[in-house]
Amino acid sequence: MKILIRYFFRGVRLVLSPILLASEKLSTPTAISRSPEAQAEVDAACARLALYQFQSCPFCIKVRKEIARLGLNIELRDARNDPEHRQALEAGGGRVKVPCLRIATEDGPDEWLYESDAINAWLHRHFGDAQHQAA
Ligand SMILES: N[C@@H](CCC(=O)N[C@@H](CS)C(=O)NCC(=O)O)C(=O)O
Repeated sequence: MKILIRYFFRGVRLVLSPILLASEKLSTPTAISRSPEAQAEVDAACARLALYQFQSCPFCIKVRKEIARLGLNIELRDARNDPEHRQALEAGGGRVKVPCLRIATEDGPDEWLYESDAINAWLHRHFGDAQHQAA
C-alpha cells in the first residue's frame, strides 16, 4: 500500500512539474535595477546565502521568483536530488523541508530559515529597499 501511495505521488509530481516550471518561467518578474556598485554590494551579501529547495516545489518557486525580482545571485541547492545538500539541510536546519534559506554569519553559527513567507520577508527586508536601486 505504501509503495502504491509513493508511486501515486511520484506520478502526480511528474505531471505537475512541467506545468509548474513553465508557469514559473512565464511569470518570473524582471529584476529591479541597481547601479553596478549597489549590485556588487548585494552580490557580496548574497555570497553568504544558499537556498535549499526542490525544483518543482510551489513554495520554492515562490521564493525563486522573489529572488529573481530582487535581482539576487543566491546559490540554489537541490535538496531532493543531491544527497550532500539534503544531508546538510537535515543536519543544519533540523529537517528536510524546503524552501530553507541558509544564512552564514561571520562569527556565530549559520541560521536556517524555513517558511517561504518568512524567507521572502527576510529577503525583502535586506535587499528590497530603495537605496539599493538605481536612481
Ligand atoms: N509552509 C511551508 C510549506 C513548505 C512545504 O510544504 N514544502 C514541502 C515541499 S513542496 C516539503 O518540504 N515537505 C517535506 C516536509 O514537510 O517534511 C512554506 O511556505 O515554505
